[in-house]
Amino acid sequence: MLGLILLALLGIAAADGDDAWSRRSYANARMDAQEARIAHLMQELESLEHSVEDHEDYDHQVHDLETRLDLIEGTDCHEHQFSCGRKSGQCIADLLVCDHVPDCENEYDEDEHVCANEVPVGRSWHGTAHWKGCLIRRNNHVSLLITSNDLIGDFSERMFVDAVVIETWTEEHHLVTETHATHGFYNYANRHLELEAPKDSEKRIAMSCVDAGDGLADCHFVRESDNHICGHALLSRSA
Ligand SMILES: [Ca+2]
Repeated sequence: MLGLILLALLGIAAADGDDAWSRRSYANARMDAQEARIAHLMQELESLEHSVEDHEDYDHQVHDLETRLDLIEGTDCHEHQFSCGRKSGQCIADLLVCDHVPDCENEYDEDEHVCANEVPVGRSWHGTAHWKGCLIRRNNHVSLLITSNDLIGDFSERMFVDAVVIETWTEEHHLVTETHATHGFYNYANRHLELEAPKDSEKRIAMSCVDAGDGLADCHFVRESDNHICGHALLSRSA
C-alpha cells in the first residue's frame, strides 16, 4: 500500500530545476508574502470581531486567527509556553496542552481544534526545497508523507510520527529521486512537526515544520551536527 502511495507521490512530483531567484530576491519575496499574510489575517480578525458574535463557531474562528497571527508575529509567552489567546494574556506550560484538563481560564488549551490530529496517517505535503548551504544543489522537489503516528504514555501533548521524505531533482539531465524514512513528533502547543535526520542519509539533515495555516507547512532543513539552517520549503498539504 505504501509503495502505491509513494508511486503516486512520485507521479505528482516534478523536478523544478534551478530557478533564477537570487537569495536576496527570495528573501524579499518571503518578507513581502509574510507582511501580506499578516495584513490579511488582521483584516479577517477585525471582520470576524465585527460580525455576529453568537455564531456557534465564533470563538474557534477568533482563536484560530489569533493563533496564526501568534505563529507569525510571536507572543509574550516563553519558548516552552502556550498562549491562551492574544486577548487573554495568559501563558501556560506547553506540557499542559491537550492533557484533558483545562488550564487556560478560557479552556483554549483543550480546544478540539488545538488538539486535533494534524498529522494523520496518509497526510502529505509537497513543495520546493530552496537550499542555501549544506548541499551542492540549489532546489529540489520534496514530498512528506505521514506513515504512522502514536501517543506515547502520559505525554499527550505530543504525537509521535513516522514519515517518508521523497526528494526529486535533475542532475546532468537525469531525474534523481531519494526516499528516506524518518520519525519525530508533532507538538500541539506550537504546532511544530520535528523530524530527525533519516538514519540512512549521510546528509544528517533534520526537518522542522510549523503549521502555517491554509494547509501550508513552513519547513526548515537543519543540519544536526551544528543546527545550521541549510534551506527552507513552504509545503502545501494534498491529503
Ligand atoms: Ca490542559
